[in-house]
Amino acid sequence: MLDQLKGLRTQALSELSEVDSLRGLELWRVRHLGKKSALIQILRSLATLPAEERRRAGAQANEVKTALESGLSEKERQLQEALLASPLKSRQLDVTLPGRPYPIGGLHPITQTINEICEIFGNMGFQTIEGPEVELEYYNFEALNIPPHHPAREMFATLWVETGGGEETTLLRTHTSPMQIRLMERERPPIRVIVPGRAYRYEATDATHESIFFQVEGLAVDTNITMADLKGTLLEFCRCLFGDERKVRFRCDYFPFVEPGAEMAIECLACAGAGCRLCGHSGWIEILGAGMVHPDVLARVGIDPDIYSGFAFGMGVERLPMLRYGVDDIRLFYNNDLRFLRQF
Ligand code: YSA
Repeated sequence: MLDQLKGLRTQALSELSEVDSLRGLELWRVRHLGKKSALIQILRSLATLPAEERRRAGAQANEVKTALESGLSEKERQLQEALLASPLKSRQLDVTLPGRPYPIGGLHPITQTINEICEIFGNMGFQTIEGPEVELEYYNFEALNIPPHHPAREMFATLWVETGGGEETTLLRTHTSPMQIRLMERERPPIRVIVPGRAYRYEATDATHESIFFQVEGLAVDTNITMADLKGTLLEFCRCLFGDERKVRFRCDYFPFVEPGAEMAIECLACAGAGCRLCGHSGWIEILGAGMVHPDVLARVGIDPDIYSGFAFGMGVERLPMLRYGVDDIRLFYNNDLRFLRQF
């Protein structure tokens, strides 16, 4: 039996040295260490041997088993290592190469401008809110003292939204002013808010007009609010955005929902006020309409105009970066030309 064990050992280890795959190794294990293998059969038959012979054969059989098991685990380790190394070798992976940088996106210049506007007014105590772009005719016009057939409707070339019969007439808001009404209906003074958002107008585009553009509405309602507060707030805003030196023009204008009304313009950067195509040869570009909230507008939302007063303004957003950086056509912001947009 001792000779048989010796033969088994030599045979198994020599076969093991030929094994070159994990699958082959498993077959080898079953053949030499499996339940039906000669070695295991010998171990089982030991009990039938006389004591002395059992002791010697047992020691020898266990030694063969241990040798085969450690040969098995060593071979398994070698095969696993080779398996891992081969694709790495064939792919020639250089882990020291620097990674490829992904291009990083940025905020659109109009978004950047809106953020800046919100920050400047935020520092003056104004809260930012938003409102619906699809609006009821009532909020866009009637509640702002612009009933049907009022000539001021012509200032706001309107895109109407078709609704089924019986429903309230709906439109794409032509300005952000309807949010003045929505807010005053639900809040009581003191109020200080700004409302950035899109406005829509059914009109041809040119260097300073788009049919979809952004406005920021401002509204402050409290006791003792005066025209001086409006002027001071807007001048401070322009100073923050354009610096101390830039010339600003403030003059009378008419909007049915304010009394008195005003408009503000900034000196054209393209011609330094001399007059050019961009500013319509006036030297100025209008950035906003404003005024003291009309007492009828306050009364309509249940705010007593004998106690409270307010100012409001609506500014065009695109014209601000145009005036700041000398962009000579508003449409450049929406052409999606990354060479232009990346400059901001
Ligand atoms: C007036 C008084 C208030 O108490 C409150 C708000 C207002 C402004 C009013 N709602 C309004 O929309 N006036 S406006 O028609 O003169 O537009 C205001 C600003 O929006 C303009 O000064 C201009 O900067 C910008 N704007 C108007 N139409 C535009 C435009 N920007 C780009 N494209 C257009 N088509």
